[in-house]
Amino acid sequence: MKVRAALAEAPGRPLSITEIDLDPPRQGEVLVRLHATGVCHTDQYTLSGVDPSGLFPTVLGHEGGGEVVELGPGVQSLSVGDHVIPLYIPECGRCKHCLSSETNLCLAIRETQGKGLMPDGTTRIHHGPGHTPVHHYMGTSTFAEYTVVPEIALARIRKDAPLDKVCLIGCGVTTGVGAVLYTAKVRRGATTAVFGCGGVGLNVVQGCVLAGAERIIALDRSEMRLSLARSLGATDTILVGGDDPVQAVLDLTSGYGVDYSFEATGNVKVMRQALESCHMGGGQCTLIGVAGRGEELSVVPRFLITGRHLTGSAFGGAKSRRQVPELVDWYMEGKLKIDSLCTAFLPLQRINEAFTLMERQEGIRTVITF
Ligand code: AHE
Ligand code: ZN
Repeated sequence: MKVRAALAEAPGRPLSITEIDLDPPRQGEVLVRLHATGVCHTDQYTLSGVDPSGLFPTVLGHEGGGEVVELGPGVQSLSVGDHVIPLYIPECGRCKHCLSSETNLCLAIRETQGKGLMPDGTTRIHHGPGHTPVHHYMGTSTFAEYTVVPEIALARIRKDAPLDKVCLIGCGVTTGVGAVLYTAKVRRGATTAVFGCGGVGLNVVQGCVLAGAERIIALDRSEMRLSLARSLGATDTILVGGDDPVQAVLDLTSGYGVDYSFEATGNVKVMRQALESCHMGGGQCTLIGVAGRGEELSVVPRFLITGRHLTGSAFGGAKSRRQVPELVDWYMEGKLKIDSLCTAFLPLQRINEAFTLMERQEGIRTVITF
């Protein structure tokens, strides 16, 4: 079928709004009509050309919400009409990682997904008179009116949830909230510090509220973001500028450091600051941000031998098919706030403006509606 999509033809170039050819779903696959998709920094990271695993041409997008319109052979867990969120970390429920309580990094289709292909090693997307194969992106490719996704990479959600808001649970919300609840497992009454208050960091703040943290120290370069962080429950804010942010966190915690710190900027210098802001003898730093190509984290070993823990979190450590619907419920119950994170809505035709807003660091998330 012919589908309107934002095609990333080559790195560093604006997306082209064009028609692509989308093949029907094959064994274990599902055709989804997108209602909305967020535009995440990782889409920009890949489009810029610095993502070592970036493949072109491709249809980017991994924060979608939509509706099942056709089932491929063998699909049993979904029906036509179901509302779904595509998952860049699927949950087959059977592999070693799905069976482990320690990780969400499902192994079932990891290899083909990394190559921009469906599990059978082929692509459903083609373009142009030459029928050029187009890569899938993160297994989701949500910058299109329709996408084909493996069944194990779709979370079924309740139908009364607004897809132009809960689509953010497809990345930013779960990545932030989950890092607190599922990866770090923050204790009630804990002190926490959140480095970076963008689309992920603000959700770390919300996660800390849900965990019952007593202190939530939010750090960012922008007063606008800090004010949003306060509205979501940050108890203290630090405007990062000239002064040493580590010292600022220590000053707020009687020189001791926090129980849990989170890094949500992707800057390796900030990762080190997040580690140094937690206390010796059990403080835990969780890295979330995606670092640039070839970047390495440098750490003074003394910070580790004195008992700080350094870990990381992908998609918040969430068991995606089971926990994404729960997060949707929390939003509907008013426990999770998403509306204030959606700072612009645009039609697909204007998706390049979403990238411009991100470059200018204006707003938090732009949502594309179809
Ligand atoms: N392709 C990049 C790495 C990208 C990356 O780390 N992705 C995150 C999700 S970013 C969402 O906005 C992730 O969860 N990855 C999990 C995984 O299995 O890689 C690169 O540097 O190669
Ligand atoms: Zn993302």
